[in-house]
Amino acid sequence: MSIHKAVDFIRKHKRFLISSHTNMEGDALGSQLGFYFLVRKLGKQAYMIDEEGAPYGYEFMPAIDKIRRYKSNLKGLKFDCFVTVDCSDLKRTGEVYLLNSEHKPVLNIDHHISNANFGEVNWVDPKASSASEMVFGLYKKMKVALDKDAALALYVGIMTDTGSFRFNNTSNVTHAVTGELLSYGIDVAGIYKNIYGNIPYSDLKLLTSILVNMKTALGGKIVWFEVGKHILKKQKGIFFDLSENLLTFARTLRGLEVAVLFRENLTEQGHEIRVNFRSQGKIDVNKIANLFGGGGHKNASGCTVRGLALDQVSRLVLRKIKAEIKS
Ligand SMILES: [Mn+2]
Repeated sequence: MSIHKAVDFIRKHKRFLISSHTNMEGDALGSQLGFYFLVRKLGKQAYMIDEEGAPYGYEFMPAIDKIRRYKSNLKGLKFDCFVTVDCSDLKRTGEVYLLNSEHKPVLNIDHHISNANFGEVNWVDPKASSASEMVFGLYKKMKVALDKDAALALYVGIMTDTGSFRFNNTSNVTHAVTGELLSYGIDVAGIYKNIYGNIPYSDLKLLTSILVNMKTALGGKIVWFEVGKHILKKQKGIFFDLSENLLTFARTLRGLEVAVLFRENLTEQGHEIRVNFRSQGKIDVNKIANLFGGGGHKNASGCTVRGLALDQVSRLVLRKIKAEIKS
């Protein structure tokens, strides 16, 4: 579906409930704040609610204090539509979608190829580098002026989802959009430092302790990490994006095709194994994540497996990856 339907949807509605996926990162945040500023500029009301509230490390972003953490007592909140950004599935909002018990129309803005098209209006563009790049398109289409705050939010989303403009989702459009965002005088070095150069010492020590246990197969074509719950338990809290940092490091290996992180999490429903994939070149990790009920992009995806132990999940998943590389 095209951007026009999204524009019509925004014009038609007055009170927006905006949300994104759990484990929010830069693009979820940037596109959400960017969308929030857009509808506010159009004189509309908007709430931002996310499962875990705003993530650590992004305190420098404008209006981040307006993001509320999900609570079931928010169920009385009045809104006439529900908007998700950077979210491939309604359930990726955690429980936030339950706030829409009256089934108000849903606008789904996303760039994941695995998107489930769960909205009344689905604007899904897998060619876009990020949901933030798509939200930028809304400003243009609706002739809403950007300002420094909106530019900063969208820049953060684009920068993080493109791996600082080096992944193959980086297009000429991405750079043109970024060029315009920079004209608002945002502090690129400061933003980078805030997001990537701000890791607490204890987290960096944790990262190095996991790195020494890196495993490889097929002569280094596959690299993986297994992070059991005991490893994370020792730490009081993890403030940085462990997955992103591990996978970014793995990606630097010569000859690498697929990097995987298996991480055991304890949730209210019991234990689960979160699997994050990154690939370079031809291997489609969206396809592999699909086999385990997940999805994402060709070169970056994830899935969550329940009911199996960490080593069982890694064995199953690695078997699929090996088959894919050999095929
Ligand atoms: Mn994204």
